[in-house]
Amino acid sequence: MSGVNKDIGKVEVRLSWDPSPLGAPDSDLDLIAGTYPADDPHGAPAYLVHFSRRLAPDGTITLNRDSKDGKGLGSDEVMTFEPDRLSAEYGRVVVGVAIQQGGGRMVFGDVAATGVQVVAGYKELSADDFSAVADCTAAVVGEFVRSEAGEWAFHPLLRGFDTDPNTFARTMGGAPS
Ligand SMILES: [Ca+2]
Repeated sequence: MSGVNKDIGKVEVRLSWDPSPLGAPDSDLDLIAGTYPADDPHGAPAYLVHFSRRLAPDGTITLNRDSKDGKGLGSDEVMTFEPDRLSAEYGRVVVGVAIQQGGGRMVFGDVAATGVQVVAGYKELSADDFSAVADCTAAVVGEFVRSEAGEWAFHPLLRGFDTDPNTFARTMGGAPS
């Protein structure tokens, strides 16, 4: 899915995957959101939201559901985001997914039934299955950008990374090289 969606209101990001086969290391995928300063939108994140910090300092982003293994029905990780509540000092929010590497190297292609969906109300802004980044350990799935007029827009994208989750979280907002 491509294109830019404006006037997006409250957003939900949903991540799902199937558990590893019996005897294999658990597959632990993590939704990560990073918020960036308006005057340095591709620099270091002002803050991150993920499994170990599930609420943004300003309350605009919440990780509502967290999974370490993909077990259970429905979405395994769910994050909500309210762009219109963000302070004017922030101009960009990046959403990514990283795979924990504690049980040995694991890439998207090793994980069954991966899927990520970004929705605003009943409108789907993007959906992807990570097949285009099957050899990667992490990926950016989209970014929210505030225009000079103050309007937020969502840009779906899929950009693969080959790093551990901590490095990914620090670098996922950088400009593509
Ligand atoms: Ca997780």
